[in-house]
Amino acid sequence: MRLRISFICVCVHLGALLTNACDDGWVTFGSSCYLFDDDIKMHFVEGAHFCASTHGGGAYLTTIESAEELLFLQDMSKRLFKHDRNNFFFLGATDDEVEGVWRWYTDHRLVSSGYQNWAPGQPQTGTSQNCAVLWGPSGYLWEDHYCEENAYIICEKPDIPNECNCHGQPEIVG
Ligand SMILES: [Ca+2]
Ligand SMILES: [Ca+2]
Repeated sequence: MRLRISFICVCVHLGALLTNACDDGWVTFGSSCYLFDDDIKMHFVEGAHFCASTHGGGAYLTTIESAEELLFLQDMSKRLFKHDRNNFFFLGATDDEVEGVWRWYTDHRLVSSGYQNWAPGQPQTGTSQNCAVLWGPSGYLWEDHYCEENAYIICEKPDIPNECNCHGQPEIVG
């Protein structure tokens, strides 16, 4: 399987007219809104399309920019699965284009250029595992995983859409 990633830029200039709030069902942290979907598991591409289209669109599989953001996501994940940590959520990062070179699909940025927190020994499974997940059994650190396997979904979007946001749209080719 190959993922092809095309970019869609959405420019919304609502600025000061908007209050600093997330839609119903979304959780605020920092300058983002997050939707934790623990009802239906999806594979990576389905999850990306789900985030791009749900609740008016504009969201993406979550990116992680800081230790604080990871702690927030870990805390939420642990609360959702208090009694069963054997689950995982897709993150918006893949090394499908070049094995071992992880990029956020939202803007093609190198994961290694910013904050990252892989579980010890991860990523490790080569060309068969090209999508990053928050892995429950490791306390929700990052692991590489099968893009085609179904996982829970965390969508993220800016809480005030007052800039141009370019979000990659992955699709399966070949
Ligand atoms: Ca983020
Ligand atoms: Ca890989």
